[in-house]
Amino acid sequence: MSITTQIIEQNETYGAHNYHPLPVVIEKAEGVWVHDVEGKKYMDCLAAYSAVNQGHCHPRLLKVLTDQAARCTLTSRAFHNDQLGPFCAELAAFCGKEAVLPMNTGAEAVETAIKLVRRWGYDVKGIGEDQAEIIVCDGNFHGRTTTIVGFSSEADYQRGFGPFTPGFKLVPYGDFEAFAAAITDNTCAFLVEPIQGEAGVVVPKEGYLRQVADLCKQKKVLLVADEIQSGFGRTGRKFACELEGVEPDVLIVGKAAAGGFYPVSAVLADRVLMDLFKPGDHGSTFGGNPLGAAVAREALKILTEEKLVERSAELGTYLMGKLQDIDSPHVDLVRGVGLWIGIVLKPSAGGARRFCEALMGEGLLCKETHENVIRIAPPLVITREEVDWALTRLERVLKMD
Ligand code: IF1
Repeated sequence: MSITTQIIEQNETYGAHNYHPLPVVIEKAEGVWVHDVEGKKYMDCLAAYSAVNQGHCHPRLLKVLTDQAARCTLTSRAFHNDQLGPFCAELAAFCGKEAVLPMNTGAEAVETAIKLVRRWGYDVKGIGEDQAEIIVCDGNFHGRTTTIVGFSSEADYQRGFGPFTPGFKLVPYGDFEAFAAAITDNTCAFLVEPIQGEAGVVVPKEGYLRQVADLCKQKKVLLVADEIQSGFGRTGRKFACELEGVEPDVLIVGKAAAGGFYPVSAVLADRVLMDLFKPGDHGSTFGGNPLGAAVAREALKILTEEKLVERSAELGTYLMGKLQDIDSPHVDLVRGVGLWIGIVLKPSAGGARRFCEALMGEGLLCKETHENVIRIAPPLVITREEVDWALTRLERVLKMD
């Protein structure tokens, strides 16, 4: 029995079956490349759902992680540590916000943002107790907690997990009129992905986010941008909101915040909002720990010093153009921005999974989403030659029968 089969069987026997992974067992990774237990090499075009924008096992992150781990890993927030202050200052400056609330996973940061905007709704906007409403979009993905899946439009994410948290209103994504019509005196916020990831890299029509942001200002509704997946250079900008010149009231970040070495997420806002949280109002055992903060500080420096945002814009445009030139009987359209692309297949193509399996056979790892979309999101350290390497294989597979 091969070691791949052995490990997959162990997972089958002892692991929860909450995923359906491709049959590949990775043991080593660096940059855009991963190696399986059989010694095969693959290009990772998923980048752990955009958590390793800086590339797998970046040496600078490894060094910071090990140095800090040898000094101090966790103090709790009952005391200060020497990494959190500098981390907050550097992340605030990078994001153009005055204050940072550090958490760990994306979902925790989304839950934190929900508490913050509700608190503002009651204490500032004067919404009646327990009446606050948050508008969200069809096709949203903001995490897996019961409150968050409660406002998903995907029945599969909800079945058997109720009852759900009230106070959320779903509107079609990209539909400004529907958003405007959904606002009431009890609306405290609009929680939105500037580009929807799980929905299949769905880019709203130009001007949508700008229009929404302007109406939010007029109607005293907080704009909350979930940039957990779209952030840190993925779209060829620091954050996707920049594509429309939008500055959200609340910015949620995660994933690549610590370059895939440690779960670090955060909610950012200006003081006037963030100071609605008083000591004891919110917290987390690991949120703001010195190990994650140290790694996140270095991850941010790498993004800037290695010009990964610019690279994402340049190579993303190149990749998108080349993909759109491929004459494939299976492709309906190619969409995305920066190094974040969804290849939407025709229903006649027989589903995206078989193409991802064929790409795996060609040495390229990517993930299907929602039946017909192949998601392409390599680490932003990818070189032009590596993009060409990927294109050769993508063209071959997209032309298969
Ligand atoms: C899974 C999806 C991607 C996210 C956005 C919050 C979170 C995520 C925009 C929560 C997380 C991950 C979760 C992972 C697969 C992956 C995913 F397919 F589920 F939807 F990326 F598209 N906001 N997305 O994308 O962050 O709590 O996971 O740190 O749950 O299967 P988290």
